[in-house]
Amino acid sequence: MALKNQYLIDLMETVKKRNMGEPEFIQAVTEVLETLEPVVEKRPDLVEAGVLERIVEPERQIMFRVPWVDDNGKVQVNRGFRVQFNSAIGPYKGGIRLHPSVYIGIIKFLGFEQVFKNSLTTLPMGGGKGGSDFDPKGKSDGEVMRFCQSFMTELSKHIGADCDVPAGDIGTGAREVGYMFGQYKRLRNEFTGVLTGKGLTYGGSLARTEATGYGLLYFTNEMLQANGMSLEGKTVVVSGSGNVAIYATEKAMAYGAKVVALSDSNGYIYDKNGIDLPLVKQLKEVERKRIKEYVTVHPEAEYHEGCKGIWTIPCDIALPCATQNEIDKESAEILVKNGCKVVSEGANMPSTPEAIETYLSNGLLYGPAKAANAGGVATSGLEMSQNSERLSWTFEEVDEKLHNIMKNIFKSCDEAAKEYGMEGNYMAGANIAGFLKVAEAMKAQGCV
Ligand code: NDP
Ligand code: 2IT
Repeated sequence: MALKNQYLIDLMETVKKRNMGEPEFIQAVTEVLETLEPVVEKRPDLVEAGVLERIVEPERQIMFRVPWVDDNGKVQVNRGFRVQFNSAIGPYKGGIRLHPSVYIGIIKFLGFEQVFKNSLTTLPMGGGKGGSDFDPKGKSDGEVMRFCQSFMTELSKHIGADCDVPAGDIGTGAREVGYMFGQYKRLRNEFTGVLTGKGLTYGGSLARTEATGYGLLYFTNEMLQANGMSLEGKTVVVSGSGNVAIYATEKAMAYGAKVVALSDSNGYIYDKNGIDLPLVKQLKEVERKRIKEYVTVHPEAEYHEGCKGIWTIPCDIALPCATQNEIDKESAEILVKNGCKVVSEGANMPSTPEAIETYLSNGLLYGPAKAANAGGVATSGLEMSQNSERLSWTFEEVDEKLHNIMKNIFKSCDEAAKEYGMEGNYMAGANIAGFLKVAEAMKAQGCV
């Protein structure tokens, strides 16, 4: 899809010039602007208010040095980021990614996506994202703690329960959130809901751990049902083997599907009998081991080096839950050739633009990340509510709210796509529905 509207073409040119060397950010903005063409034509008032020029520019970008001392007594230096993208509808909200590939362009693309995603949840949350090029892999608990404390020493000056509320993402799980929360509390001498994804003993919400994966399946189930299909008996491939992948697998199985593959950045496992999930949880959540260890317990399963090959496994449904651009055109074509009917995204921006075109032109059902994986941040929003009222809800209460939110997100995407003449294109629906709420708020608040 190429832009046709001259105003949007000019805006995209400005974005490209201003963000040179940040291809992921440009990719994320391009996708959104392309689907907003009918909105721009129908809503000249939003163009007049300069909403689009403002929405593609982060409100604030913070970059800082993160010095820490490793186990050998040597000083290490990483770079920390927090991009406060948009606060039109609530405090900035979004995770912290710890991965060596992190640079400002990654954090900006994630922050931009988060603005629309958070809007779709119906909860009052603006968009933000943070992270560092620190790699927690292979580090001791002590090293991870010293890094997290140093990271939070600077970050604490910029966040707060009513200002900006970080959470987990790649490389940031319960352990890291715990260390960051502890340091924030020590620096500020206040116990607030400044982070979500906290442990259950200090303000975390039940079902937050499960929420992104469960939410992905709730969304996918709605999308399938609306198109006369179901998860029952389907063969599913899930990429990644982290937080999102594990709980996507769990809920897919609960719906009666068979998950046959998982991966990490080194390779993938294929177990045609169906994945042994308790083993994966033990290996990944408890022992922090690599996915290839799976075959030492299940020698009948296969392990293959390289993560891309996972998309050559025949499946009905593909759930990419690892990282950005993990499905390219070639992999998308193989999925289609092997009879895949559904791609629904647990990871953020896991499909390249060419892969998305391949899904849409071949009539696959496509659940875009900012709608399909919004269950994580939605449940973070529920954690914030519980923290504010100093109460905690049961697992069932939170899960039920999450389920309803995901149903509503699907409905919003479906309806917006229909209203703007793109029925069945849930990517367009998600972008339009997510955008409109933020845009109305920005217009109402004037030029800020
Ligand atoms: P985890 O750190 O728990 O797991 C990440 C998984 O993805 C690991 O298996 C990891 O393998 C793999 N992975 C990471 N980077 C790469 C890479 N460059 N190439 C191949 N594989 C890679 O993170 P999450 O499960 O939390 O996050 C997964 C995705 O879901 C991300 O895109 C994240 O932004 C998104 N997401 C997460 C939410 C959450 O609540 N956690 C909410 C919404 C979206 P390895 O161990 O080898 O690095
Ligand atoms: O990409 C995401 O939505 C997340 N990593 C979760 C963010 C959050 O604030 O829970």
